[in-house]
Amino acid sequence: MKTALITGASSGIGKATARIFAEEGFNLILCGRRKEKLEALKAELEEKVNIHLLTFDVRNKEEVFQNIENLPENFKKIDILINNAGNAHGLDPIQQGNIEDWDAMIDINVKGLLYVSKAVIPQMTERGSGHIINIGSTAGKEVYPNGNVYCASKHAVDAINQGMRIDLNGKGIRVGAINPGLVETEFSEVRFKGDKEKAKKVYQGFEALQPEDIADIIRFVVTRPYHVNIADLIVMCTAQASSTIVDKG
Ligand code: NDP
Ligand code: 8X3
Repeated sequence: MKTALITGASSGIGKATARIFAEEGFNLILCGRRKEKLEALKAELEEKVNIHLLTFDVRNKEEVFQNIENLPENFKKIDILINNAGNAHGLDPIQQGNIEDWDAMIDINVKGLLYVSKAVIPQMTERGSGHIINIGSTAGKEVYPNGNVYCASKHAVDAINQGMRIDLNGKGIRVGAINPGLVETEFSEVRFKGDKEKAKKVYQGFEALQPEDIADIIRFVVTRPYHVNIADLIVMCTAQASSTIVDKG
C-alpha cells in the first residue's frame, strides 16, 4: 500500500487531494497548522485508510525535519510527496508592498517547500523510488499586475520543479508540477486577510476551478504507469485564458 504526504491538507486543494487519495487506498500523512481541521479530515477518512497528522509550520525547519524524521514506523516510507502548502499574502503594487507579506510568501511557498523536500528526498533516493508533485501556479508562468512577489515565489517553484527533475534523473523518482489557474478555495480569503466578501468576488461571474478538479488531476498523475511522468501541467477553467483574461460574461 502506498503512503502519500500532503502539505496544506487542512484546506482547498490539499484537502480535496487527501479525500481522493483515500479513495485510492493510499495511507496519508496530512500536514498543516490547523490541528482541528486536520482532525476533522482524519475522522472522515480513517475508515478507509490509515492517517497520521503532522501540525508543523513549513517555515520552521527544525519542526519540519523533526516531524518527518520521527514518523511512526508504518508511515516512514513516503511514496508520494505533494508539495502543496502555500498562499498569496496581499495584492499590492510593489512600491506599496508589505514586507511581512513578502517574507510569508517566500518563506512558505519557496523555503517551506524546500525544507519538506529536503526531509523526504533522501529516503526516496535511497530506495530508488518516489513521486514528487509540486503545486505551482499560472502565476509561476506569467506575472500579473500586483502579483509581483507571489508570482516570483511561484516562478521559483517552477524552477525548483525543473531542478529537482534534472538532479533526480536516473534515481527512479518522478518529479512534476501542476500549475492551476483560479481555484475557489480559501486562497483569496488568505490573500485578502480574512475579507470574505472581497475574496468571493474573485470567483464571481464565471465557473472557477474547484479543488476537486485539481485533486482529480493529481490522482491521474500519480496513477500513471511508472515510466510515465507528467512533468509540467497548466490547468485553467474554461473561462480563463491567462491570469488577467477571464470571461465574466
Ligand atoms: P488554501 O488557502 O485553501 O490552502 C492552503 C493550505 O496551505 C492550507 O492547508 C494551509 O494550512 C497550508 N499552509 C499555508 N501556510 C502554511 C504554513 N506556514 N505551514 C504549513 N501549512 C501552511 O489554498 P489552496 O488550496 O488554493 O492552495 C494550495 C496551493 O495551491 C498553494 O500552493 C497555492 O499557491 C496553490 N495555488 C492555488 C490556486 C488558487 O487559485 N486557489 C491556483 C494556483 C495555485 P494551515 O493554514 O492549516 O497551515
Ligand atoms: C493562484 C492563482 O491567479 O490568483 O496561484 O495567482 S492566481
